[in-house]
Amino acid sequence: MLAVDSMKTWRKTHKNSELPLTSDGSEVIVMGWLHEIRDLGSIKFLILRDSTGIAQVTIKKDEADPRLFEITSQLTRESVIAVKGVVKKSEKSKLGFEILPQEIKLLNVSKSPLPLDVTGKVPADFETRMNSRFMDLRRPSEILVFKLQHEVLKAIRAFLDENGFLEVITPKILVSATEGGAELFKVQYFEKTVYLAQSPQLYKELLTSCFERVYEIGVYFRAEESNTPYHLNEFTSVDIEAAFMDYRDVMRILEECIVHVYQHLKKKYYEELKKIHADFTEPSTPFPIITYSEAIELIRGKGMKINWGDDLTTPALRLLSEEHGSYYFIIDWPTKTKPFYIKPRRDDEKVSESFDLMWRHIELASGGSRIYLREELEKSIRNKGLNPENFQEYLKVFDYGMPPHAGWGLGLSRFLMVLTGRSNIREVVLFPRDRTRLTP
Ligand code: AMO
Repeated sequence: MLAVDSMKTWRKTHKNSELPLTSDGSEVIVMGWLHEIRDLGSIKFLILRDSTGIAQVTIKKDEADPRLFEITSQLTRESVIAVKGVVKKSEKSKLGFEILPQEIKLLNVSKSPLPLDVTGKVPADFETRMNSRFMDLRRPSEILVFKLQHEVLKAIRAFLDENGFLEVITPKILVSATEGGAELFKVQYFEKTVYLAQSPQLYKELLTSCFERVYEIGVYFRAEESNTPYHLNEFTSVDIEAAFMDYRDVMRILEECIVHVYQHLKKKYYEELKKIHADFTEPSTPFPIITYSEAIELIRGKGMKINWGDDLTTPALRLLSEEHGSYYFIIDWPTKTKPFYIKPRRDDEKVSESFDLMWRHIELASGGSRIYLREELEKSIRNKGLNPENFQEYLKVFDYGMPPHAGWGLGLSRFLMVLTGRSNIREVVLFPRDRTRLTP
């Protein structure tokens, strides 16, 4: 059994991704996980992985210190090691270089067998991946997903900042529902029952009366019972709200924001993205727009029975997506299908100034113009069977100069699914929470 050593004065001098740019003969210290060991008898290759990529450490029996050769035969995969050595450019290595080690330290031992194969050579089923998520997240393909998420967040923030939006943080412990009564998680809060926020809706709206344009990237909670590839009980959404805009204005902001994200990712991760997602194509603007009524006609035309006023189910949306292969908006939804804060159209109160942004059959975002007159808002709350008394703090603002405003909420992980070509939302969330999964 090999003894574990400490780093002592050793410090990691290079990330693996920096090694190809390092000149031949440079002395380096690299640290990471033992991804793979390839033993050819007289020559051993240690594949060392860190969060940026892999490096090959080559140990030749007749050239290397015999102690090194001995140490490496005892190492287990996923053990943490530090290697001091010299970079040698090498045509033979796939990476174009190798490290010839002078010293190797074992910093921590990994047990074997591993709960799943990080190299991906032995595929793991979905449940195994989720149960051993820490190990699944060491796989380079999964690391890439969350590096992309990081870039998506950076791009969204840069875009909204450029467009005059202020980033805000609103409470997640609430005394009333924001999206209607269903799907609320109740929480015991001292002697009261309170709710976990389903969205920042009411706060982002009232903040338009202070800052005009705000956005929040936050975590929200919904007690959805459905078990689908698109729903989680804890999810992140990007929300904007803007004074002096209507739904058409914020739809334009949304499509520009989406395109900005594509352009940003293309600049930084094009090669990697093409490898994991052959279908990665920047959409062109403006995105196609169809009205809800046109969507109903189209779905009926494809032989499905559906009434005007019904919500669009996944099978109905799949039919619709036969016509729309990428991003498109469905606008002007029946007022009764939308939450109380959505503004009905002046010319036809049955229809609202609302939209969903779709990608094929997946709803990525929804939004609309909001009711900003207090009387109208109270009426709408009542029409939905809710009690205006429960919304007093929110309604108060509407007495003191609430501007016309509009906004949207974009499901971050659903967007990431589309960008990475993944088919289950759980794959693009570090530690997903659904009805049955609360660990890890
Ligand atoms: P909505 O309820 O449509 O609208 O939510 C906005 C977007 O958030 C994502 N989303 C979810 N993602 C994963 N799991 C869930 N359970 C889940 N629920 C919603 C979807 C959805 O399009 N306040 C309004 C937005 C607005 O009008 O500004 C709202 O919450 O991608």
